[in-house]
Amino acid sequence: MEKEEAIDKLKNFSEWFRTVITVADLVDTRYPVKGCYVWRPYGFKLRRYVLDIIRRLLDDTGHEEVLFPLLIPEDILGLEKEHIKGFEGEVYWVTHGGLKKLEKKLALRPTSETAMYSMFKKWIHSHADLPIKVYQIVNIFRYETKATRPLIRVREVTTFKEAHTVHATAEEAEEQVKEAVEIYSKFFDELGIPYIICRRPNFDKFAGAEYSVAFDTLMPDGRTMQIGTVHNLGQNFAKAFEITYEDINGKHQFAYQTCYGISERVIAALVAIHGDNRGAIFPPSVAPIQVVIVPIIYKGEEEKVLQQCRSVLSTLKREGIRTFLDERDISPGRKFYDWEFKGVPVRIEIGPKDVANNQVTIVRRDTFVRNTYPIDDLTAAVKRVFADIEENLRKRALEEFRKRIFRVKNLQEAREIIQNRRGIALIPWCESDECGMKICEEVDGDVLGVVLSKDLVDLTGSEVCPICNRETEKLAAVAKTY
Ligand code: 5CA
Ligand code: ZN
Repeated sequence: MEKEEAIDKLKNFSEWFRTVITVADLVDTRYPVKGCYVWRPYGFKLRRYVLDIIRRLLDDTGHEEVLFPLLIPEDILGLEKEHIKGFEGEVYWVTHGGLKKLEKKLALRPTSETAMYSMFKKWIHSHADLPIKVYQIVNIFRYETKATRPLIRVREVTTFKEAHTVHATAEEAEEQVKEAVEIYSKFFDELGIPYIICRRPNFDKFAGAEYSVAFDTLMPDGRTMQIGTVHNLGQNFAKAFEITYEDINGKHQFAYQTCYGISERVIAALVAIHGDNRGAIFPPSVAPIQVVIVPIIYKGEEEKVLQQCRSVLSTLKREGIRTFLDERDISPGRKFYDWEFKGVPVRIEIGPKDVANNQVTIVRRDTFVRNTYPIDDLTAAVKRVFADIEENLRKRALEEFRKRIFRVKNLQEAREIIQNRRGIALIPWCESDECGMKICEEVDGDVLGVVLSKDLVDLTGSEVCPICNRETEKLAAVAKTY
C-alpha cells in the first residue's frame, strides 16, 4: 500500500473512490483492457462474504444455483426481438475458433435469458415441472459506451448474480417479483445500503420485460446508482422460446417468467456509502479482516506484549472471528493508518499496561471511540462491538439518505434539488412516457420511475402532473444517475 495524499470524499468523490478501492487493495484497475479489472485477494474476500449473504437469502427461499455456458449462438440470442434490440449494441462476438472462421458467431453472454431459456424449453413439460427458480453468479460482457468506471460501469461484469424463474400463472410471476424485491431489500438492509425502490418508466425498462422494478442508492456526489433490478418478463420470452407446459386439463400453455440481478455495484455502494476520508469502512459481516491486533511495544516489554497478542489472536480465531495480528516492524501509528484505510472495523491495541490489567483497548473504525475491555469473555465483547458498528453504519447511511430525498411541488424545485443539493426529488407524475421524458428534459436529470418504497415518504394524496396537469397519486423519483 502506498502513502496517499489526503482525499476528500465529498469534494472529489470520483478521485476518493478510485483511491480507496485501489489503495485498500480491493482491485487493480491497471489491466490493459478497458472496462476490465482484477480482484486482488483482499477484495476477493470481501466479494465472497457479500455473495455469501445473497446466496443464503436465495437458497433459503427455494432458489437453486446453476451454471450455464458463457457462449450463446447468434440465432438464439436474437429470438426475443425486444431483447436483442436492447442489447445488440453491447454484445461482444466470438467469430473464430483458432484460425477458422466460425459458421455461427457466438456471443459472450450480456445476460443469460437466452442461454437459459433455450434449455428451460427442454426441461419443462407439465405443470409439475414448475416453478423453476434458479440463479447463477458469473461474469457477463457488455460493450458499454458510456464512460467506464471500476465496479460501477464495467465491460466485464465479474460478479453478476442473475436469478431466473418460470411459473404457470401471471399471478405467481407477480408474487415472485414481490419475493425478489423482499430478498433484495433484506440483502441491502444487511449491508446497510439505503435504497429507493421504483418501477422504471416504460422507456427505461429491461429489454424484453413487461416492467422493471429497480433499487437505486444515492452516491456521495449526488448521483443515484442502480444496484439491483427485478423484471417481470410476462410471456414474452416464453413465446419466443416456446416454453410451454401442459396444464391439468391437458392444454398447452405458455409459461410466465421473471428475472432479477445484481452486480459488483453492490460492493461499490458499500465502499462509497460507509467510507470516510480515512478510507473504507466495512460492516463486520463482510469485512475481510474483522479485527486487527496492533501490539504497542515498549523496550524491555516486547515478549510479554507479543505473547498476549498471540493469545488473543488464537482466542478470537477459534471463535471464527477473522483476526489479523500485525507484527510488522513499523510504528503503531503507521499500522493504524493502513488498517483504517482498508476498512477493518475493529482495532485491538495491547500495550504493557493492558497486559498488566488483563485488558485490551478496542478502537472502533466507524466512530474512533476507544474503550478498554477485560480479557475474559473478550469474544462476547467483540461481537457486541460488531453489532453496534453494523447498527451505526446502517443508521448513519439511512439518515444521510433520507436527508437528501425531497418532495417537491414543481419542476424548478426538482431541478434545484438535482443540480445543487445532491439529492433525489419526488414529484407528481401521471406515469405516461411522454411526460416522463419531458420531466427528464426540464430538470436535466433522469426519471427513476414511480416510487414504490413505502417507508421513505408519505405517498398518500393526489396532485397534478407538472407536464399534463392530469391528477395523479403517483410520485416520480428524479435524479442524476450513474
Ligand atoms: N437479466 C436481467 C436481470 S438478471 C438484467 O440483466 N438486468 S440488468 O441489465 O438490469 O442488470 C442487473 C444489474 O446489474 C443492474 O441493476 C446493475 O446494478 C448491474 N449492472 C448492469 N450493467 C452493469 C455494468 N456494466 N457494470 C456494473 N454493473 C452493471
Ligand atoms: Zn403527465
